[in-house]
Amino acid sequence: MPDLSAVKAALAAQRIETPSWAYGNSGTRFKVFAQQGVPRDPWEKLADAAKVHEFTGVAPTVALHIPWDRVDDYAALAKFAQDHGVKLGAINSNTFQDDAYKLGSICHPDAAVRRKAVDHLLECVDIMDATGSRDLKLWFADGTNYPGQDDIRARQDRLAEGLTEVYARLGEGQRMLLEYKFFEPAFYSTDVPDWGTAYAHCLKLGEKAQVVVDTGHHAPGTNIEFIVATLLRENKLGGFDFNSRFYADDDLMVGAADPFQLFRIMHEVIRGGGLSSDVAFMLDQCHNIEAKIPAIIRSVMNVQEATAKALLVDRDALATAQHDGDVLAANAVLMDAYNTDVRPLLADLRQDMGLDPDPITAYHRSGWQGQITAERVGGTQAGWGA
Ligand code: LRH
Ligand code: MN
Ligand code: MN
Repeated sequence: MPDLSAVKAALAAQRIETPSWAYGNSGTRFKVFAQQGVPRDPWEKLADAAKVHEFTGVAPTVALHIPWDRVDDYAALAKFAQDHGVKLGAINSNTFQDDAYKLGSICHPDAAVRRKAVDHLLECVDIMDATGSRDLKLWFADGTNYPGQDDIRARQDRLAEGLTEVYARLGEGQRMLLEYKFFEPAFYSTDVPDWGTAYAHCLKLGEKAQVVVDTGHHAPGTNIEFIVATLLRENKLGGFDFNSRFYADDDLMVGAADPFQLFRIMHEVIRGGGLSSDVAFMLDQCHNIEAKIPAIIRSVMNVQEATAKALLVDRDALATAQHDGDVLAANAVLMDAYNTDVRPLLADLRQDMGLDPDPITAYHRSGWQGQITAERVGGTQAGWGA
């Protein structure tokens, strides 16, 4: 059986990054539901993120999305974060909101639009320099809606050219994380639709280019843990955008739709040494009907629970059963770990860390929600359309 103190130490060392855009109002293409007390600017998003870290102890960094989180002075924003006990994390680029990007950004047929997109990505690296962020997270909405609309092969050449220019701009210790998504907003072809395409570009670019797996970006039924195992084996897994989905890119709380899948993913992460490597565990969710901060705390806890269960897998027993070809025993080892109630273990860990064992109740008791509801009037829409 795994050593419980080692399991606890691994859980205490895990870091989960929360996304600035999950703190503001969001919705679907049909309606954005406004909530009381949501942040009106990046500073207030950071203040809320600091609360998630205060009650979970494992969420010390916050991802930004540019231009949603554009400010005049990024060093001041970084300092503000630090004063609140958190740091700025990945810088997410945005090459999908401008009218100019109707036919794509760095894959666009017009060189002037490609220039605008690459300039934005270079600006994001400037921001990383000011904030001390390690990762530039790239997701391209580029693609086509109709067969024949553009030359899909030429678009790959343009993509490679743009990425090469941005890669050359990365400084020491900085990385580029390339995110894939199988469709949406493009419906016929997408320029970075899958891990294979992302991997091929990252491999050519070099060590600082890594693939990011957004759990909501696959066709239904895709074996995501296989992708994770493969990328880790190739040293090309840069991180995760965690969320959960029932149908497409639903962006719901991670671990809500399919906790078993999250466990299987974390099992491969641990098997591949990913927990102690440079794999970034980021949340990317846009929950829109439930309260913002408690939902993010819930997501952090869900990742912790899946990780704890994966750490409890009896690896020796599993290896023996696999070696013996004992299908049922091997499967039982995994299921035993998955079916373990790890909540007491995590409650215990939180107490060891000087935290309340129940972060959501502790948050509600803290009075923060009442304070921000009274102080903040007229919250902005975070994310889409902002
Ligand atoms: C695209 C995506 C990408 C964006 C975020 C807001 O669907 O997952 O990571 O940056 O949503
Ligand atoms: Mn994402
Ligand atoms: Mn997405």
